Amino acid sequence: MSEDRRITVVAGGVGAAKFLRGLVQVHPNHLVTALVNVADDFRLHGLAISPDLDTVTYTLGGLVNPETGWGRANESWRVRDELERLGGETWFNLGDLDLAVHLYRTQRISNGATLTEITKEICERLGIEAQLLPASNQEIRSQLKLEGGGWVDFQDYFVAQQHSVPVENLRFRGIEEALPGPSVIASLEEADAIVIAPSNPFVSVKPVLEITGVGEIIKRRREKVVAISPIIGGAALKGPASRMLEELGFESSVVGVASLYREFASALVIDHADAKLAAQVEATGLRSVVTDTIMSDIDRAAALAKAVLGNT
Ligand code: FO1
Repeated sequence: MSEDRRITVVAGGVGAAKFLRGLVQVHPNHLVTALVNVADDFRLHGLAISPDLDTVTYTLGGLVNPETGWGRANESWRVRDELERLGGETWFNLGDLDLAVHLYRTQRISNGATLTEITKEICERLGIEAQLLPASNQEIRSQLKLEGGGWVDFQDYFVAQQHSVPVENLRFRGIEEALPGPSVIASLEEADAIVIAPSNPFVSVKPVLEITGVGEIIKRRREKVVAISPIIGGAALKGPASRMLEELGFESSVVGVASLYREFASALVIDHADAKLAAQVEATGLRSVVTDTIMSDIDRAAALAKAVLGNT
């Protein structure tokens, strides 16, 4: 395994951020690129909020709140508390330090800067050497059709409704018109290995794969692609991925994940807890790699990254 390989990671939020933090422990940072989902971005209080980009940025910058996996460590909530007193919208918790990033991003957007440029500026200022690329600079929005209701935006489902209502369908508004962000295609073409992070396959990975040209390249380079299952022992460590698998008609296990990724990846990394399903994963056409996938600390995340690199 050579140390000069370029690694591109298709990334969502918390799971991807933890994996990337492990990866940059064991691989030269400047050779790591993350293609980050933007389909759960939204506007609130007039501010441009990019939760997955911020989660990855804060995690790689050593600034993330270790309890939640998103937002800032040592955060204060003075603005939110005052907003609450005024009767403003506080269902989506924005801390004071986090707000500074949204203010900066929103102002730069109004100056005409792209999300790619702004992300680069923020990373430079926070000392992040890995390359973070928004999957697109155009607006893509995950929307879910909920049981007994209509279509809602992702954060309405995920935060306001605590992902408690069953999902009947999924769409990505704007996906047909969206182009890959600058360097996204090149980073996939030039990567020596591509990793699909342990993120939600429906709302984090799919809206990246469905951007014009992105899924096609990944399929073409399938032999270089390894996916990591976000499902362990039939459950997701965080979020609604396992329920969404079931609700959208897939087996809620690593076998369901394998059936979603079989055209895009040549191997699926699964946890020891799922070793008994390895043969069923292989029956979908993916090689299975069994290892510890629970990233409860940075050393475990680094060990997972090492195992993934060893299988690409
Ligand atoms: N998740 C929550 O469950 N509740 C929140 O109030 C919340 C606020 C928030 C603020 C900034 C940010 O970057 C992320 C935040 N998240 C919150 C997480 C976010 O909804 C999810 O991590 C992603 O969108 C899913 O990948």
